[in-house]
Amino acid sequence: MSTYQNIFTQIQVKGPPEMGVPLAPGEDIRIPNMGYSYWAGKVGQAQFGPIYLGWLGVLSICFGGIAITIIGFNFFAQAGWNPQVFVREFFWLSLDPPGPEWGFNPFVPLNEGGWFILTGFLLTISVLCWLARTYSRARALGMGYHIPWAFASAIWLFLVLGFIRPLLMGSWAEAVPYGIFSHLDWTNNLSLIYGNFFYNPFHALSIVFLYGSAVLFAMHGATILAVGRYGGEREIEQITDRGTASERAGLFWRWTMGFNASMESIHRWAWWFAVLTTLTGGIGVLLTGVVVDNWYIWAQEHHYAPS
Ligand code: 07D
Ligand code: 07D
Repeated sequence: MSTYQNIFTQIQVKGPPEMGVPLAPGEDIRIPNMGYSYWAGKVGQAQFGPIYLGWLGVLSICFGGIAITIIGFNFFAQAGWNPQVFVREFFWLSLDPPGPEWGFNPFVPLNEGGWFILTGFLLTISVLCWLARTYSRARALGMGYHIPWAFASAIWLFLVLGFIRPLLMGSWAEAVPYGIFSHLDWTNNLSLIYGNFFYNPFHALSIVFLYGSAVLFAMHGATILAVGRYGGEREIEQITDRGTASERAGLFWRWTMGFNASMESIHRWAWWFAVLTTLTGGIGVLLTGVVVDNWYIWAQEHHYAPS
């Protein structure tokens, strides 16, 4: 039976490198470097590359790279240009937004928060180029646009946290700092200052979808592995030609909880749960301070918390 405990990929296909569909002349700007990795094959596909960068990919990496470099140099300056201190203090270093006295003024001296604004600008361009890249590659491959839409949902939360909410609050000081622990402190403080995020119903919804995503991922992953011996991972074939794997997978959940998703609908469940995590999260953050000043008092007024 142990052969069916297929937690790691058992079979690796190694042949001539698969290049994918031919692209139109001028469109074909793939970097043709390819290789194989046994360990990558254990957890995914053994073939690396070719990677398609295109101008959107190049722009995204350049803008992202400059942003990371600016963060790095600010950290380094805070560490007194001492590499040892930089490494030791890395998790506690932080590039902070301008203080409240600057309001939402876009022109702030570099060392008083200007670097922060510039970094946010560059990072946003980088993330948006990457979004456009997912759209353009999905289009080139004749796919639907589910991936760009899902990424757009994450970017919605990212923009609310770093731009839209500070804009509506009229202060850069509301934005999330760039730093490992400083961004956790910011998260904790936002909850404390606005009366406990647990009483923000959109935070609760976001948690429902976040936890739900983990549960669904576990259920789906486990189910498909469990029917691997019947070819269950050939999911697409099983949608149109319901084989014995799909039959068993469905039956298992019908027997254990009275309902089952189909081979097709389980992916809609996963997509919606993931997308709704950041969609509802962004709404919850946007309301904080802009519409609701204290979530606990709000909850009492709306009979969501005892008065
Ligand atoms: C596994 C995909 C790979 C991505 C990774 C992240 C960077 C940042 C930047 C040194 C699941 C790469 C990280 C490039 C380096 C500098 C300046 C995704 C996977 C591995 N957080 N957060 C982390 C970000 C917010 C919160 C870790 C980003 C909000 C809590 C990592 C953003 C709030 C905890 C990180 C962002 C919040 C973390 C691991 C942007 C509320 C943790 C992330 C752009 C949502 C955990 C020390 C991970 C941790 C953690 C990155 C925003 C809360 C550094 C890029 C403001 C409570 N966050 N975060 O695995 O260990 O994601 O922190 O919005 O406990 Mg965060
Ligand atoms: C951040 C989307 C943006 C990221 C993008 C990626 C790069 C780097 C690099 C690949 C994560 C850009 C990436 C630039 C790429 C490489 C190498 C998604 C992001 C575009 N909370 N809480 C949430 C829980 C509490 C607070 C969400 C749990 C306390 C605040 C989530 C608990 C306090 C905020 C969640 C808990 C508090 C949140 C985030 C438990 C104080 C938010 C969802 C059990 C600590 C955020 C509405 C997500 C939000 C958020 C979970 C407790 C504060 C569901 C389980 C009470 C301020 N919390 N939380 O997907 O949306 O984030 O709130 O206690 O802002 Mg919380």
